[in-house]
Amino acid sequence: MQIKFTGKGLALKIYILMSVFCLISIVSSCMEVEEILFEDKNRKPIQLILDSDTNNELDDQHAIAYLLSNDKYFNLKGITVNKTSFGGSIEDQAVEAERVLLLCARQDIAVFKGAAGNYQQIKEQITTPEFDGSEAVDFIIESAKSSEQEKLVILAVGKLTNVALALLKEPSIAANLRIVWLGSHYPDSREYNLINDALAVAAVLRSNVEFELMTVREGKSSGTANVLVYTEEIKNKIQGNGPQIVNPIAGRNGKLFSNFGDYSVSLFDLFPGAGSPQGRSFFDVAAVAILKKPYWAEKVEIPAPSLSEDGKWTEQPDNPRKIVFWENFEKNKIMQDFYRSMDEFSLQKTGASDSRS
Ligand SMILES: [Ca+2]
Repeated sequence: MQIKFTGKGLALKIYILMSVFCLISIVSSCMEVEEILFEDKNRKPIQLILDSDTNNELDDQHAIAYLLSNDKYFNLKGITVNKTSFGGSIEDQAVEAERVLLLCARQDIAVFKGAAGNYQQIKEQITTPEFDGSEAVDFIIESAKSSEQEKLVILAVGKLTNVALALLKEPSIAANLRIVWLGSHYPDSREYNLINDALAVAAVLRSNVEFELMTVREGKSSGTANVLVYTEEIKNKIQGNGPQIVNPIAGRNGKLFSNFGDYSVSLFDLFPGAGSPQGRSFFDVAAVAILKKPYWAEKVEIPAPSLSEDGKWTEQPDNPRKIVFWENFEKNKIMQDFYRSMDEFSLQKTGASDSRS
């Protein structure tokens, strides 16, 4: 049987073809569709302090660059650093944070030295003018006090000591803060950030501050550990990216760098990761991504559990205090956005740099 298209049939055929074309376009730009569906067009940049063990390995540095390449979403007011088991002294942590800020042409953002020791060791000195971590703790307190109009976000991607000490020294700041912490394998025990100061986490859980927990979960698909970045991909995609700075800066290996992209590649040479293809988890970058696009993970409100000194959780189902727990991170969307941000960061800032030279 032969089908003839009349004028009406032809119109229907064109309509179907156009619909299919539109559908393909929509699927290929699902990120833009998500933005249309979920984005608040009146959203203002998040007022933010990053609390980081920047010199630990390499994800903190990339989290800083990712934050700075998204100034439409974030107003980074300062970086407070803390010392965890790896990454040297508190000075080393501060130097690495300052290095990344300089490589991103943001010398206007200050770095504040925080705790080298832990909450238990420092808490008795909290009433003295200067104690281990007081520079960072006082910056958090002052920033929180001046954030009465909207809550100041502390994105903590190391141990929680600085945050716990700030809440101990000035409990009234809890009302002005939203703490987002990357750490723990919750509900499983231990994890690097947690075990570096479990009693600091326990103290924050006992306070009344707004608290969100983004889980790590090594070896499982539901944590930030599953947000993998591959060494080869980094070399191909972000080498040379970032603002081109006039005076090169020495990296951790002494070699000079003029942009963050090249420094990123050198960090991956230092910490090449494991597996085939070779890669690492981008824990701290995932935390920034979820602050930017909360619909790239799943969240649930839970009664705040308690935590022991050796990093074990105890559920408290009747606890009226609630915290937010994040899991199941959209790793492909996060990595796609990271690379896109770094690419646009480069174009935007290179243009600015060229016009000055
Ligand atoms: Ca970290």
